[in-house]
Amino acid sequence: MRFSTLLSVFFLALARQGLCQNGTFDGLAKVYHESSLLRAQNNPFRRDGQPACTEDNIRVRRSWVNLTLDERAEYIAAVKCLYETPPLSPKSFAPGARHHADDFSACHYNQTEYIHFSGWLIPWHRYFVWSYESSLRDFCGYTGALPYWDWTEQYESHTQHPLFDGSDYSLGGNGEYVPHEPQNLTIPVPSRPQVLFPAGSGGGCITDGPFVNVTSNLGPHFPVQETTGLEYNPHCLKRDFVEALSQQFLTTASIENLMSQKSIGDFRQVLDIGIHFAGHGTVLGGMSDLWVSPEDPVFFFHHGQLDRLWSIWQEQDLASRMNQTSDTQTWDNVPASPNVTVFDILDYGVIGDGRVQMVDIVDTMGGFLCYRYE
Ligand SMILES: [Cu+2]
Repeated sequence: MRFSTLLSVFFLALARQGLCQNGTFDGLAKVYHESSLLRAQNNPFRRDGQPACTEDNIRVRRSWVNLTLDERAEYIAAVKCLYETPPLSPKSFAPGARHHADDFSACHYNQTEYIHFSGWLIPWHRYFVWSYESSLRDFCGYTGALPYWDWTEQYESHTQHPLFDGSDYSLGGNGEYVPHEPQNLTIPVPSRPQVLFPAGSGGGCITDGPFVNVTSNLGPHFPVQETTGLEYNPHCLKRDFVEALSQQFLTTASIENLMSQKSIGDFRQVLDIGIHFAGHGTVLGGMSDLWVSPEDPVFFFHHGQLDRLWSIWQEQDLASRMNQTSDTQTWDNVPASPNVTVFDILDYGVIGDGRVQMVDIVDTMGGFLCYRYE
């Protein structure tokens, strides 16, 4: 290691000590930014004879608001292309799948009871989101990195966020208003957690933006689980915005609370029942379906943001946080299952490499994953 690098590492360590004391999110994000950049500049890691993940080949993920209009248009065109790309799922698995975007819903559907309220929640979604980013590039010619939704930018009224402004450079806005009641739902695990979905201001199909005519073909599966969820059921993209949830949970204060957690188990708990839920709940419609919520492109923006927060949390103390695991391999540990370890295999079916060992994805720059957040 060069002397200048050693010095930088030393100053970063000092910065970390100070910032852990005052802990503002801006401070933590700055530590992440400097530390991850330094690692990209000095990364010796190689896998399977491929070039190391370095500053030159790394994907840099940025907030949607920091993309130019041309960059937003390129991303949107690639996402639309996924809805026109033939599915990979065999008919015997997902008979209703009609395009590659459906594959992501089918894969998520199939794993739902292992990857929520469990120790796999955070790492499983990391590779899932990365695979989506890779599909955009491999199947649809996208040249950028996955953008994320930093909901703190407009938490008081997320409907005003550029992601939802209804323009050609957005994901479209709210669903058409359909009168409906709030729903008090029970997640079907033995601890029976109650989830209150307030009645939002939409409820029907979206009426503007580039995804008005997009059709998804799987689900619904939640809350009514009478259908298998994988049969052919073409439908529009629905949303039902609830601003109260973003106002309460998708704030910088919530993030700072998350960042103050000392173990990955506590981090997972705070993330799962707070901001993870709220990001789905403030959009509702397709995003409220625990099984097939990837049908709404906003899913990948929300999970990009959650993955960013995990990365920032890890980077504050790489030695102890990079490989930390918690909980078990089933939701609420039902049925009872082994404790999660970094040697667990995560299952994605036809998505990406199909089966991935967790140890290969805990570091976003440590293996075949090669990205960081700006
Ligand atoms: Cu999920």
